[in-house]
Amino acid sequence: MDKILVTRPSVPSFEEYSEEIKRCFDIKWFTNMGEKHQILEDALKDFLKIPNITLFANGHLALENAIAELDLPKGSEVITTPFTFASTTHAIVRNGLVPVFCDIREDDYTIDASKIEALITPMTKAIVPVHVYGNICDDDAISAIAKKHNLKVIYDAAHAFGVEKNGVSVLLYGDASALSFHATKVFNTVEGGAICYKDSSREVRYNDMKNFGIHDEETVSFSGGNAKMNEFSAAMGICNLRHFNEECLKRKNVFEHYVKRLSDIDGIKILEIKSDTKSNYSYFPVVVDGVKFNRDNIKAKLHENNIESRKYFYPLTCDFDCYIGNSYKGSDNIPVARRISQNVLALPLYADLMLEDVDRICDLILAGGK
Ligand code: T4K
Repeated sequence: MDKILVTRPSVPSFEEYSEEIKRCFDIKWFTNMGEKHQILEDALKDFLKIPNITLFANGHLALENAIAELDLPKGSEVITTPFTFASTTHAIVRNGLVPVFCDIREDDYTIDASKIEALITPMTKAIVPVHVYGNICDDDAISAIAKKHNLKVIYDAAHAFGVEKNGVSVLLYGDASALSFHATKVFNTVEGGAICYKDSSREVRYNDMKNFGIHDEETVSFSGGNAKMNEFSAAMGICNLRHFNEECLKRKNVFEHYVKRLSDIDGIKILEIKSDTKSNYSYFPVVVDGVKFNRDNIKAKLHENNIESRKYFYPLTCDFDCYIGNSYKGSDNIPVARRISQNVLALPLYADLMLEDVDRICDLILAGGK
């Protein structure tokens, strides 16, 4: 039996992609904001119902540049959560800023806004919340705090492609949001990412930032890096966007089958999609109680049966080897994040996952996870 991976990329047919990239070969234009890049930016703006988007080479560089654009003094504190992928904390640190860790909410694992104010000092300049698993942060509370304390807000929206609350894209929250289009994401350009933002005056700077700070042939206004999306990635995005809705529906089917099998099981907590939320069904994390069900035993049992699950997100980023000596503020007061991280397991979820396989996974968990 083939190995079941935790996720698989959604892809167009080889023929569809070949047709899309044919013109790149014909005109020999491969990168530096070519036709495909422009088509994808316009298509994404329409699809996501947002006014501005700037494509990047990957989600990490989108986030790192969105934070860099704020031009905060080095050593400023940025409040964020450690229950996330490495990228979030690294993007803060690589900008010469200091992460301060806030705990997460029990129900959806996003930043607990009621704990943010206690972490604010005169050094605090920004908040970087994460829409983890596509769960929507409490933007009303976060933006009220940001306004009161004059803080910037950059959302790590790597998991939030297509997510809406009450019909409005969550990519409109904060000063900017960074998306990931990595192969493992619900919408992929192989590698890729984007910054989404309301204030169109940011566009020129974002475009210059991803192109060495080059504004025009003779004007280089700052020392930017290279974070441009190439034409082959943009072409993959154009193809994948055509199929996004149907792929999302297939993911929904898989997601709902898990819900059917694993809800109301004592000792297993699953994600609840709120009635005001349009989900993208990006992940299916379960959090077990550590008594009736043990996360590491379940992972091992699945592995023995050729099924890959992942501990997204363990360890917490504040416990990474590269940060452990830094004793960043907040890391000693994140009990919810610590408990969730110890007990969470992301189960396989992708559009073509068979429901029989979901049943097999659930049977293994329910029979042998203790
Ligand atoms: N912020 C957050 C909150 C994020 O989660 C991420 C990325 C970022 C920022 C940064 O965005 P990017 O710079 O990556 O655009 C994976 C992804 O590489 C990473 O994009 C993602 N988050 C993270 C949550 O998951 P790994 O280290 O778990 O990837 P890997 O190689 O172990 O692959 C996971 C599964 O996908 C495996 O079962 C195999 C399967 N797979 C993978 C690839 C690359 C495929 O089937 N095909 C493939 O091409 O990080």
